[in-house]
Amino acid sequence: MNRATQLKEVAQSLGLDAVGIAPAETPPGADHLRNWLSLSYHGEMNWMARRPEIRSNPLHYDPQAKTIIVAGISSHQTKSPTRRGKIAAYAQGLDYHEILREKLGRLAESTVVPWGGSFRICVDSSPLMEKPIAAMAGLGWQGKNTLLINTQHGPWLMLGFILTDLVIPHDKPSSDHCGTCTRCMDVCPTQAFPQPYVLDSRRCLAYLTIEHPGPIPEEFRPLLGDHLFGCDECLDVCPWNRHAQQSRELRLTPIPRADLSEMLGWDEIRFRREFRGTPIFRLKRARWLRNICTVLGNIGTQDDLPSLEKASQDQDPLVQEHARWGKNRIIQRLGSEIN
Ligand code: B12
Repeated sequence: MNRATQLKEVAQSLGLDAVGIAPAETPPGADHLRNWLSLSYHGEMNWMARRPEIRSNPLHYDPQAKTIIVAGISSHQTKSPTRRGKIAAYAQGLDYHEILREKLGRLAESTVVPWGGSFRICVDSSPLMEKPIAAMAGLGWQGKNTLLINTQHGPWLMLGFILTDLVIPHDKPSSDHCGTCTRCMDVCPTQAFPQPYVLDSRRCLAYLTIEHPGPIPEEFRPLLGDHLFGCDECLDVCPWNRHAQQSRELRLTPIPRADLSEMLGWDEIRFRREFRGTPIFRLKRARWLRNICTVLGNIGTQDDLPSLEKASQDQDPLVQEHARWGKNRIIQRLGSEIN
């Protein structure tokens, strides 16, 4: 059995949903990064603009690398962990970074290491263009929503990488199967796609609810709707979901959460206890409460007014201001229905 086949067998036994192999070279399309940055589509993610030459060429990051092993686990979920408000599927359970790191470590230890190679694991935070590399490894293609779409798992694969100095036969890149479909672009609540295959992060609800550091710009607050953390609108409508199954990774199973008004009363200690080990932990309390206040403004009722009133006295000015906005918006929306 050749090394590529052996590697894929081990990957499957570890519960990885997809695996592919690419040469360690600049992926096609990587040159779009500079243009994207020059249009400021990265918003305040200044770390994206740092050393773009490293990000576009994996050899700048790891000069020894000859091969990139790409793996994905599905984050697709069919149940919501909250009664009100939406959390993106990938963040409903435990942190996928740790899960992928662990699986990739075991994959490398039982293949690359016995074959005499060295390796480096990258999940999300390394300066690599993960989607174009995954496309080069044959895991799928970058769709009009810019995500990697896989024929079996749709746009739900979370990606992880092993860079190694071994030469392993690589897979063929996938071709684009979006056709004339524009569902992902049409459904976007903020029209964040200036053109197919390009995302302006500054308008994307995933950016505004997760990465954006300060107050959410007022024009976007009503458009946030009930999105508490991230946004799956452009994933949910993809026709390539037709074969997508619920994720089989138990650690990604949605963790039931308290109601929004209750969470609004949580202090730092309670926030940490609740969210440690999940992607929401990285958001920190102030941004989480900022998002809750905005969502309550959009979907809350008279019953939520006392908790918003209390949050308007919070020690954090970001929370205070969003709580006032949420309260005023409920009053505006419900008008004479309030007694
Ligand atoms: C920055 C970032 C974000 C930003 C920007 C997203 C983006 N589309 O770039 C924000 C915060 C908005 C974000 C949101 C989300 N993210 Co994110 N994010 C990243 C990160 C760290 C870097 C992505 C990047 O390099 N962007 C820069 C731009 C240039 O890249 P790009 O869109 O791929 O650019 C291509 C196209 O735009 C095109 N292009 C550009 N200009 C032009 C011009 C023309 C004419 C044409 C034709 C094409 C074209 O070519 C480029 C190269 O192929 C990656 C991890 C990593 N290290 O790669 C995760 C990653 C992309 N995110 C991921 C996820 C899951 C999400 C969310 C689904 C989370 C959620 N549910 O809320 C959303 C999805 C929003 C969306 N539709 O993209 C996954 C995606 C997995 C997958 N199957 O694709 C990744 C890979 C993390 C991971 N390890 O799994 N994310």
